[in-house]
Amino acid sequence: MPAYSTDQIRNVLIVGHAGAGKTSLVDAMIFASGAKNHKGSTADGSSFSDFEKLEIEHRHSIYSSVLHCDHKGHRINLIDAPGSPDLVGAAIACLPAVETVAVVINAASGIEVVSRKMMEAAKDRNLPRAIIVNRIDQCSAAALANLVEKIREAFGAECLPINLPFGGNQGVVDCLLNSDGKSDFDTVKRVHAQILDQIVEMDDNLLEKYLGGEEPDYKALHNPFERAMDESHVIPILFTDAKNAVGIVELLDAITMHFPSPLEGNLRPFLTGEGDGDKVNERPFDYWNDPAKPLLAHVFKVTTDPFIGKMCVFRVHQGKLTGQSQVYIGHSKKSIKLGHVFHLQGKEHNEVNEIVAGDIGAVAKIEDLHFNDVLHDDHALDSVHLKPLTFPNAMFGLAIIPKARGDEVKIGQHLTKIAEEDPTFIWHVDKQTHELVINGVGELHLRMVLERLAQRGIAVETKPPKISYRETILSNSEGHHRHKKQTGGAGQFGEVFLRIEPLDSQNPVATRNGGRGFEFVDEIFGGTIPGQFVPAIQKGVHEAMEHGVIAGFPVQDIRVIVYDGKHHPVDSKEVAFKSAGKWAFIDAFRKARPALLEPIVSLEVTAPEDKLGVITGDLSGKRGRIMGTDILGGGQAKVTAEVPLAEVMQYQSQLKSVTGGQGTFVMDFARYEPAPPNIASRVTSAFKLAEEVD
Ligand SMILES: Nc1nc2c(ncn2[C@@H]2O[C@H](COP(=O)(O)OP(=O)(O)OP(=O)(O)O)[C@@H](O)[C@H]2O)c(=O)[nH]1
Ligand SMILES: [Mg+2]
Repeated sequence: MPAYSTDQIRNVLIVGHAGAGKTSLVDAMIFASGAKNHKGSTADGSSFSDFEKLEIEHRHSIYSSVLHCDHKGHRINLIDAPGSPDLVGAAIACLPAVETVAVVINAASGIEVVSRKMMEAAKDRNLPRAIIVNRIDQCSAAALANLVEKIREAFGAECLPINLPFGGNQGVVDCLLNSDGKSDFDTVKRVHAQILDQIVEMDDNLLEKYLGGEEPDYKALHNPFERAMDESHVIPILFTDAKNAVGIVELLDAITMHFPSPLEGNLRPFLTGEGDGDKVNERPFDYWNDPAKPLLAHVFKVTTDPFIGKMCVFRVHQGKLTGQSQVYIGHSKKSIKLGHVFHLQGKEHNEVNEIVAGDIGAVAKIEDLHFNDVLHDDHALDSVHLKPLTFPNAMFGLAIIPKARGDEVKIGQHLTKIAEEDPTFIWHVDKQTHELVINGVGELHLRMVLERLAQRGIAVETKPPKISYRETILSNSEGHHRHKKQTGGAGQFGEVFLRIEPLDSQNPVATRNGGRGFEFVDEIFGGTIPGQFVPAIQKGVHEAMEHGVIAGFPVQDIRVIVYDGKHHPVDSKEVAFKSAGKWAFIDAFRKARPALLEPIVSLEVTAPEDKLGVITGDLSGKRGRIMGTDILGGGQAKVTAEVPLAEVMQYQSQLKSVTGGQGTFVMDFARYEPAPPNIASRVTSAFKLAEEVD
């Protein structure tokens, strides 16, 4: 039996912009709690949390890591996430594992884009939040007072300090337990009254007594405080200096005293049912974390340990998990035994007998277990799954070419593994260009992937991948082809007449085909072409559409109507009609005002307000349409725009040069649009169909 029960657990995800000091905070908490008897530091590679080779080299977190410590009779699980905008997927993936998201803000640089994004992401998942203002040693009292105002402006008046620095950032004073005392800015008295006013509102009894002049027992305020956090009625602000261990014990105290336990917190968005769209029986579960109920655990992280191989890290939401448990993965009817279950402490994994409801654990070498899987031991839970998380899109692409011949297979194996661990990474071999293309959130993200390959001894060259254009038509036309071959014995004969028409991409058929819009209509009367050959014609049309006609890119948004033809009682064969269909389509396509479509992306750029002008100017010069600008508060502004992907393939470095490195962006596919004539002619002029005569 573990030394703690579910109500004594606190799960906290530590997020925020890169360099805010998240990892330093976690290291400091681990040391302060006595979980380790020496200090860990990112500065010399001794961090308990940033232990991967790449993290030590870059002095940044790249993967999330799970650690724990015990404080005043409570078990605190801490998940330290990376803060680079490119790596935010690793933070989002961990949201389902915790009750509370603590957003760390760098006191010296203010509210940055990842902190803002994670405040929103946590709110979207209905997760209680806290704000930790770190690096206070690098900030004056006046600047800290100003930052608190900016935080409240950006995230609401519910953001309230629960402690304040004193003695010139030498310590912090708890403003809930103390009704008076010294502080560097504001006054303990005022802040004490402010936070009390807010939390007594959660409990009518308490409120009545409080209004009657009775002071509550501050130590007994866990329930109303926790509920205030659940309802975003309070977002506590705490101050720390991770470097000099200021405010660390007070942070551990606040986590244990005020933050929700797994029995509290908000309901998890677990759903039941099948399919997509309108699920009739979709409903969140109404009870969690009961150890007496059937097991329900969710895998939020997959990683590879150099010694034991694949590890899946899970959060138990209900019931308990032991190494001996017979469990099922989602719909699987085959039960598995996990063998051994572990608690994680950074790179260390310590075998334990069981992982209780509300706790976080790991299991090794279960190849069938994947990211986002649900483990359970009751078939009633077969279809339980988590409401999908919203990850940033893998919009940034690179084509990679192995330096050593024959490395393709090895590269494929490694990329598959990386994609399994990282929900924001994908790779494929492009059918049109035959390039091996990797896609990620940004340049840094993919650089980390390439460095991981390099660590395995695989060197590659990279180049921007070719843009995936599409082809379509702008007017109706007719096409015809007669396929006739007479070589010695049996001949081949098939003749096809067809019409083609542009298909609106908003058409429901187009949408059903994943936006690739295609409709095939059979209008053949009187058996001019026997029914058995129609599928062959469609196959031929498909083949032509896949390979493109004017530039070698797939054709979309088109209706093909086959209305006449001829056959021969002996020589007509499928192969003949396939060829006739293909060439009749090509004939029609060429006469139907063919057009090249280019991908348009939507861009959301965040930067200091004074950079708005250069950003919008630069985007307009890139054929972009500015859709809006927003002042975000805290001196930051946001520009939204739609731009052709071809113009922003290198946007990371372009934005860096126009903003002096102060801007960040997210990019998402919007739609295909006809490319302007100069671009279309450049792309199409280089293209010739492989076999003009069949
Ligand atoms: N002066 C000072 N430096 C700090 C403090 N906290 C962290 N640092 C330093 O800030 C740098 C970044 O700290 P990390 O803990 O790696 O930051 P992080 O938020 O984990 O960054 P990512 O992992 O990249 O998201 C390191 O050089 C730390 O030593 C602090 O409170 N005061
Ligand atoms: Mg870090």
